[in-house]
Amino acid sequence: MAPRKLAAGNWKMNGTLAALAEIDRLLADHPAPGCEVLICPPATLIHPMAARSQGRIAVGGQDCHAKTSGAHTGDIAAAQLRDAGSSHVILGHSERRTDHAETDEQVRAKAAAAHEAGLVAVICVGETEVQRDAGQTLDVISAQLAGSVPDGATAANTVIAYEPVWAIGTGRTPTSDQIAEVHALMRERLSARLGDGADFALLYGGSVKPGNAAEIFAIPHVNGALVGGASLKAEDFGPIIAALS
Ligand code: G2H
Repeated sequence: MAPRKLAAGNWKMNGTLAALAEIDRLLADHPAPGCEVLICPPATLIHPMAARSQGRIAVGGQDCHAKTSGAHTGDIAAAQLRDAGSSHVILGHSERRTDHAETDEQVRAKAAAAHEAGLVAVICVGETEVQRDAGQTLDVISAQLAGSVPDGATAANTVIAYEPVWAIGTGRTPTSDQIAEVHALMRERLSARLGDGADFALLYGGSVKPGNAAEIFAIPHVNGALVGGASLKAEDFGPIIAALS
């Protein structure tokens, strides 16, 4: 099985109900994309987005709790995301790792909870600029994969996104060789540990735009993108979807 191609949008903490008009524009311009399209809006928009898109795009959360229910004010369980219309959930994004001190162990527990609820976990890994400059990138990615991906991960229930922290929202992107090196490592590590590593969808994320998408999608082992700022407007996300299709 070849890895699926996935164009994933991460709206982060952006958008109110009015932003759903972008979904209408996106679907009007790209009625039959040649790749899977996922948008992960703020939790408040999951249900209305799922209702509005009528299954034509997948909708996901940006985080979930590792437990199924209980006294966890402000948190959302994986089953609740699914109940609201999600099929995916982003986990371990560097903004969560930084802003909420999330550890690999916590990300792994959340991913296991997502799998249990029937969600696809989009697990993010990535090095900081200091780590890259110190030549630690491959060690950091290996450790994050080993720590954050649960044993039950398969190509069907897990997607991995390589997002160098220094490339997120900065307009800077790694060279094609740098992306290729990390993606080849991820493929090898997943194969060695889980067996079906060749089938996992591996995304690149960090300042993906219409102008650099085609070049990024031509890199070996890149099966799509996790897109932040450029997923907010149909005029930007549409050409990225077209480049992957
Ligand atoms: C990386 C990415 C989306 P952006 O966080 O996950 O954001 O495309 O804005 O760099």
